[in-house]
Amino acid sequence: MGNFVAPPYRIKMVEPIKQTTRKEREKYLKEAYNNLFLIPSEAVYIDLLTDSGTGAMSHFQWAALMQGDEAYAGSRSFYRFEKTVKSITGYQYIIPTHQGRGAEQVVLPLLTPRSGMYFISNMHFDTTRAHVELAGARAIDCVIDACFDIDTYHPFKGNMDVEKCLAYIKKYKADNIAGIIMTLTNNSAGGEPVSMKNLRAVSALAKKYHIPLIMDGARFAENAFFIKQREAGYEQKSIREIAREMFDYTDIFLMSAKKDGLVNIGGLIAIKNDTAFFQTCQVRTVAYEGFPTYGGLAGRDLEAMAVGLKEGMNEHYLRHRLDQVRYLAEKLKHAGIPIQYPSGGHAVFVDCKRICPHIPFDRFPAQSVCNALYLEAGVRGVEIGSMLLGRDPETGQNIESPFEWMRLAIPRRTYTYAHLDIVAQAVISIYEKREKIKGLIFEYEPPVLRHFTARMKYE
Ligand code: P61
Repeated sequence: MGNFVAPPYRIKMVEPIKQTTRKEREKYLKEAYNNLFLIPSEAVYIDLLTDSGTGAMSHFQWAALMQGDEAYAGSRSFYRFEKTVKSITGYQYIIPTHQGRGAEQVVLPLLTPRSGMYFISNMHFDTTRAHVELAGARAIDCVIDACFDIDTYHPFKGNMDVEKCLAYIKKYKADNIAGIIMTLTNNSAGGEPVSMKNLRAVSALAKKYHIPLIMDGARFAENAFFIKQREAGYEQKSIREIAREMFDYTDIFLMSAKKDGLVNIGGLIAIKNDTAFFQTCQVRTVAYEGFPTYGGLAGRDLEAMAVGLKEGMNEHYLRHRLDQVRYLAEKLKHAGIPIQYPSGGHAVFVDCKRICPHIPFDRFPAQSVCNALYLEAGVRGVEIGSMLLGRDPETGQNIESPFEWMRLAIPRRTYTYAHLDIVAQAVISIYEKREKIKGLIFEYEPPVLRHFTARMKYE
């Protein structure tokens, strides 16, 4: 069988990609002000910037696209989509959005009626944190300490530290906690899963203090698969059953369907049973996303999403998906490269603090390693560290991230194990000359989500 899981699909259509020379890459990077977000994708050989919207759709999804009903209101595609999401979540109210942050911009301000409020999360992903702050609230992360010990195995490094969460509720008073957000899987911690036991405990806490519990569930199916593999009592349950139990514990589900929904664009809001809250969400959706039966999407997108959400829970698919991540992670770990271990669901997270101890956090070590990897082999990763975290809204100082990750996200059903071998070789090669990597400073720094458009230069 070899040392990897056999892919449960064959390739029906191909998209050519090309390698460039080092000289060409140097030119591209310079023209992009040393920011990989500003590089044309044609200059990238293997693109591991994100697993968001970059996967391959199945022929069932392409066929579904043709059935899109493009009616402005009440389209058939909406009802099909709604039925699917209801059947997965058991929730009563469903609103499509153009992507995950569309759902965030509708829901989070509605949960924040006044200033001085807080959201507590196992870890806010960056767009969620941005929307929390735009709504005038503060974002607090309470992931378990085991997450910071990257070398030691823990089956659920994405878990919330329930004691810490409770201490914050007591400190700031329950009335001031706008919501608890469980990010599944925990993206910023390494795509690490959250156990059912942890979700159950957080749910009990949220109920006790009457705080809404929100699932930021872009990767809920990957999380469910980890529960099946690693949590006692779930071995024989289907992904659908496990996911359903997860949804039973939360009140509101926000999803970027560009991940486990297996689509190139799309997102959703699902609300368990709060009719009044659903109505206010509908009103805000009209203003910011579109009429609530299309939410900024075409009818055909809703069709593709309805199919993708089901495919994303298929166990053959998930086993191979998670194995691709494991395969790359093990190659790197074997070569002595510090990574979050065990690997999570969608990406390998390389610890650049350890690779470049000579670069301080406000010279962005992970950004520098990402650039070095691009120059080496045309492989594009992404920084998840102090660059992305930005500045403290009160003090204006750069916030030091607990992690300086180079994230190598693996798009779904897109690259082969051979591509991953090339990535591994390139990472090993830059690791061998890591002392030569230099830090970066800003030439231009945008005020919010600065990493997308910043211009950087070498010191
Ligand atoms: C990603 F470089 N994630 O991981 P939207 N929640 C969670 C996400 O992971 C997430 C969103 C909400 C991305 C895309 C991305 O700086 C970056 O559909 C757990 O992207 O709006 C997105 O969903 C938002 C990549 C986001 C980035 C921000 O790659």
